[in-house]
Amino acid sequence: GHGDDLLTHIIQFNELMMRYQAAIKEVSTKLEILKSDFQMRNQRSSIESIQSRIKKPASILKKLSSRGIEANLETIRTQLSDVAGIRVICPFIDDIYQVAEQLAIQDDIRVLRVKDYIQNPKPNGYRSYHMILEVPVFFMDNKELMQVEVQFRTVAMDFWASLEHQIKYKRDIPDAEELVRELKSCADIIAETDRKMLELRRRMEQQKGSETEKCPLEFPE
Ligand code: 0O2
Repeated sequence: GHGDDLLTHIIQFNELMMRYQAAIKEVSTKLEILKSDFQMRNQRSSIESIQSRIKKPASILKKLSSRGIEANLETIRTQLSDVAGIRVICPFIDDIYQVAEQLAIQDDIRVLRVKDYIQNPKPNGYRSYHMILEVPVFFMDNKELMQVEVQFRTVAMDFWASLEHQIKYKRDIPDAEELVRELKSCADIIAETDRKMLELRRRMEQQKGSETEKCPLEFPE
């Protein structure tokens, strides 16, 4: 009957979500390993934090219906690339490109799409580096290629995006246009701060480098 049908669909949907969760685990582990390796070599961290989420059923339905697509297991898999989402928060802009590259070149990872909102920020000021990946996941009876969206951001970019996301939910207030302009202005200031911080770190690293050259006797062969 109809009840059995619904139950079957729910079970299949949950199964698909479990597969996305497994894909998140695979990619998160890769990122954790890159983080440890970098930390060991450089005595600083290239990743501040790694967050992940599975898109909620309501958000899945909303996104598909907004595009006029019927929601079923097939369309979820083929039309949505962000059911499995990972957010990587890095201290500096160059960390983003380095970690993203080290993930992208792994031989079981396929990069399907990249959206560089750092080089090309959205009109509202949103900045982030988005990568859609395909990763193989091994289950009891098969291997499946699962899509994962990885968003790379600096701490500063994440700060702006989180607050902008919160403010966006209260859009009906009268001075919305002013708000959009001010948010954009904050984004510009934050972008400038990111560039400045990177420059400062590089300057410090250069100084450290020249100091060790100056006194080689401290490290005898
Ligand atoms: P949530 O709640 O994060 O899941 P696409 O079909 O992929 O080409 P899409 O989905 O618009 O089109 O892709 P895009 O532009 O790469 O954005 C996907 C995600 O980036 C969003 O997910 C947000 O997480 C984030 N994002 C994009 N633009 C903004 C922005 O202006 N402000 C903030 N705060 N986040 C943004 P979802 O599905 O919208 O939501």
